[in-house]
Amino acid sequence: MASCNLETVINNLIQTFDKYARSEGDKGTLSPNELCALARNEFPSLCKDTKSEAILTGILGDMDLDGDKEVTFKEFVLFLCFLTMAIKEIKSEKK
Ligand SMILES: [Ca+2]
Ligand SMILES: [Ca+2]
Repeated sequence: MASCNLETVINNLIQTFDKYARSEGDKGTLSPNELCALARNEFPSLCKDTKSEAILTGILGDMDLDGDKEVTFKEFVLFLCFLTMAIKEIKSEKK
């Protein structure tokens, strides 16, 4: 786990976004299809837990901030901030 510092996490975020964003249409943004693929593959444990899935679905609906049906990198990063806060909340509830 030596390489798992925050710098690596940020680089992974950028690479993960690019990987899904380039599969169809605009290579710099996520379409709803690309977003679904990303959520399913990158949040496997969240998608298993019903309560977390409800939260994830709710946030996914709010993810496209300007409503143009495409998720930009900025919208993606803001979403991850909200998601991180939601997960932190779930974790503290479980204690
Ligand atoms: Ca795309
Ligand atoms: Ca958008």
